[in-house]
Amino acid sequence: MSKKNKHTSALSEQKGVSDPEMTNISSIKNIRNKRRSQPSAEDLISGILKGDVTALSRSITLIESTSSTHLEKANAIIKGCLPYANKSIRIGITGVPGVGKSTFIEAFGNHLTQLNKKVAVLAVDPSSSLTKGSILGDKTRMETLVKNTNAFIRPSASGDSLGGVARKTRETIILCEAAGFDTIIIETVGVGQSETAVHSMVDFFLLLKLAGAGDELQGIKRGIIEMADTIAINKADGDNLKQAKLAKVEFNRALHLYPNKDSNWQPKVTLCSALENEGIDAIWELILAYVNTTSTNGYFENKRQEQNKFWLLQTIEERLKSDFFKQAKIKEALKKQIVLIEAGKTTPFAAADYLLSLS
Ligand SMILES: Nc1nc2c(ncn2[C@@H]2O[C@H](COP(=O)(O)OP(=O)(O)OP(=O)(O)O)[C@@H](O)[C@H]2O)c(=O)[nH]1
Ligand SMILES: [Mg+2]
Repeated sequence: MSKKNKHTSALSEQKGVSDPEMTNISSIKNIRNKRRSQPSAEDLISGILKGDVTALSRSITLIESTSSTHLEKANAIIKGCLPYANKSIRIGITGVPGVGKSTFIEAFGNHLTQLNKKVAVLAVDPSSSLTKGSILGDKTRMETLVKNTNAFIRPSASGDSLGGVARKTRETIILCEAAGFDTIIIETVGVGQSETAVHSMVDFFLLLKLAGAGDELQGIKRGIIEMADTIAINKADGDNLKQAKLAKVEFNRALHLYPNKDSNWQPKVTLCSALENEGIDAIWELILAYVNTTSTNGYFENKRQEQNKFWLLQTIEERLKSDFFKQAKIKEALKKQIVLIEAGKTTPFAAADYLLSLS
């Protein structure tokens, strides 16, 4: 802006007068600024394909937005990125709070970038829908990875439901892959349903465990063990090492009681210390061995196809459900039907039939 313009625009601002010429200039500037600050879907796609993390972050924000104008743009970006996705290894990491997930991802991520990998770290956080918090909020445990230019860390999306959060993470995976990230890590805390959601979007599932809690096998849900392709007993260092070794024997024995997996991969038990950077490289070697085995026998590709079908159905289910419940007439009628149920004047089934007939 020239000195004169600056002066007159300051003056007109001060006086509150609207000089038509100035208004014109400033509105043109506003439009320009707006355009600059809101790149088109095409701009964002080309940015992503060049590996620009600002374009990637902005696009993920659009995916996470609940506004319908953003939805259209987000869908266009996903569509544009889809042909360039898929070329990655997707790894799920779970474990109870405090097991060392963040510390592990810091060590593991840095190991991978040293091998010239590009690592994206995402999270599915069941608590985020309630607290709007994030398990990746504690970026302090990932101090060096955060600064690593070959790593991209994105805290988890928040949302109304786990299904919604998981869908956003799935779409985010596509964008990260299109941006050239070849290793995608998805963290989730091992409590609740989120590990099932994460399991259904990754190729390899790593369960982090602690030794020395006594009845190791009692505290874990059978379902999670069944999902794990590898169990890594973390904090296998110092005084804990002996206990960790014992736990390894126990887990190995327990794993043999499970039926063989469709992948033909025998799950492994391994020791690591995320803090001391021990056993991290061995876990990456195991993942490569897994990818090799399952790519050769066709399981790897097949699993991704099955996951796509699952997510198709899941998305339809989510969409139908939310479209149904957000209708004002349904909200109103639902309240009335609940009163009738409480008064014993209708049955849940009759009420459901009635409500469904309204939409
Ligand atoms: N001795 C030892 N301590 C570890 C190791 N890994 C993590 N820790 C410590 O365990 C504590 C928890 O580690 P985090 O990485 O924050 O664990 P987390 O699983 O991400 O925890 P949440 O985010 O709460 O779910 C920290 O004090 C770490 O320093 C390890 O290999 N050995
Ligand atoms: Mg953590």
